Amino acid sequence: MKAEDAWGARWANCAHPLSHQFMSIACEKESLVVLAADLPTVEEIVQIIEDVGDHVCALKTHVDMVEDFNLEEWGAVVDAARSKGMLLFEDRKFADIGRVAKTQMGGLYDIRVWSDLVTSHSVSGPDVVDGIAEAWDEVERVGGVLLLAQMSSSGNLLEDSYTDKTLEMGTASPHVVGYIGNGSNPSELGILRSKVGEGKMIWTPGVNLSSKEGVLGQRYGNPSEAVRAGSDAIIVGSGIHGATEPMTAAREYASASWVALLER
Ligand code: S5P
Repeated sequence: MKAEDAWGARWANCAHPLSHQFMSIACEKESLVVLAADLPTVEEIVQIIEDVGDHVCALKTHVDMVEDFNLEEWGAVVDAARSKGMLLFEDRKFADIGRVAKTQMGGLYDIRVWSDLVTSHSVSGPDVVDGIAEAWDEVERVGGVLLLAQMSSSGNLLEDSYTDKTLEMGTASPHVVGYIGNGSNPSELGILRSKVGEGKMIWTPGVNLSSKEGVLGQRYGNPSEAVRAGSDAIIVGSGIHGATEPMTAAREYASASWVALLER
């Protein structure tokens, strides 16, 4: 299916090149799944990419939880993801001043050289996004930022006024490809979509096909409902890597999300 037909107004209005890349991959794979590969070793991450990569559009990592990380070994993850046609998305949740965020894009993990997307909080103001963008500039790469507009964790402090200011910040920045929204609550998500409009993506964690509640305050909602409420990508961790058959699970999430997009 052609991306403009599947995505409609979103395709026409999202300006950032990474959003088009994501939407094209989604159409090739018939999937809106982003895998949260919260696994402790390089080997396990490479293995899950090989198992489920055909049904997943982007690999979301927390590089600082990888016990045996070094940049050379990490090349295996990058190569595996690229060979499966996935985007690389480091969920770093930057939250510092611009200068520090810029240097944190380098350092031990050198996120700027391999990531296509990163998350950032908006709490420190707009310069955090500019710092991230400057880091990509320096290595002559194009990347996109997803700002946390909502969270899925219970008791989080991202209230409506914070969300609104985050959207203002995102609207003003060409580097912001979209927002993280709360996938566990379709009505909150619908409101977020109406505020965001068509020009930015909303990606949602906090989705699971079976369990209602996760550990340590994580909340879950149904992935199809999240997409129908306006989510453009479902971020799935334990629902896939914790399943007895990750491949089968990935296919189920892919199909649930794709069907919901076409219904939308
Ligand atoms: O509000 C949020 C934002 C994020 S990025 N809630 C989240 O859970 N996440 C991330 O999504 C979190 O860091 C984790 O990697 C993933 C959810 O994993 P799951 O195992 O609960 O599906």
